[in-house]
Amino acid sequence: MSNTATTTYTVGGMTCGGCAGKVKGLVGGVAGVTGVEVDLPTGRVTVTGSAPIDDAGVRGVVEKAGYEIKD
Ligand SMILES: [Cu+2]
Repeated sequence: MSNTATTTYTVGGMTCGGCAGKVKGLVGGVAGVTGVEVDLPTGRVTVTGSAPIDDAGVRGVVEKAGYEIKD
């Protein structure tokens, strides 16, 4: 039960610290996620949590908030 995984996404549409904080909060609320790092200049969002990461859940909350997952 201690298996953890890290997945990195590139998120488009984040233009300021508010966006970054919003994405961080939303992704952090996905079941199993224990850590979220957002790099605003590159749009890189690194998600850590219990394996497997809920990929559909992460994509869902990000896209629902109006941002675009590029990969
Ligand atoms: Cu913003």
